[in-house]
Amino acid sequence: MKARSIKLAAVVLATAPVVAAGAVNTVTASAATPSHVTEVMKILTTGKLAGSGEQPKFTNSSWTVHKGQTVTVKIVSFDDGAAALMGKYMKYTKVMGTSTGKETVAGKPVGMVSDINVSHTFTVVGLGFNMPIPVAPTGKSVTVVATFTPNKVGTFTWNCFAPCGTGSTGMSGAMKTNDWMTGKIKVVK
Ligand SMILES: [Cu+2]
Repeated sequence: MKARSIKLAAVVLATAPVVAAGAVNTVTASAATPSHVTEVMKILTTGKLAGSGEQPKFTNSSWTVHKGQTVTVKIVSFDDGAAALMGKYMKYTKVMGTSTGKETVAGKPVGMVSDINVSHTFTVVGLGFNMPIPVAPTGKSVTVVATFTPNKVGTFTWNCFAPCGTGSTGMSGAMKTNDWMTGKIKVVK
């Protein structure tokens, strides 16, 4: 009995370093894909975009998730300015593609944000997913949370459709700059 357990311990010791050296990536990507992940993004207004000056910017603007995984998107916005939705973008006042049909704004479930109270949107057209982000209280932040499950593999561009950028339509500057008001969501198997 004694000898056997010593042998087992030796085997565990011998294999353990191999697993550890096998890289954290291998474990997270295949064997142990978590069923639920949270992506936290912030909207900051302190960024200086070359050629455009101060512009609002998403942090953690590109990320990778798995098809079928439950993904919680948490957006903390420090932007207290409105960029009212207009024209064909008016539909993005509505929350779309979330597991409950709603998002929470400061903990309260809502199905939409009124157009004049929109500051930004986080919209992944290719996944039918939209989170309108309301104006933050002056000097404070607002936290908006929604959950969805990506159902197809691919690389999807997300956009903000509130005219928060530069130019006569507000659609230039940060709006057209990757990792500012647009970025990529990768959905892998
Ligand atoms: Cu924006």
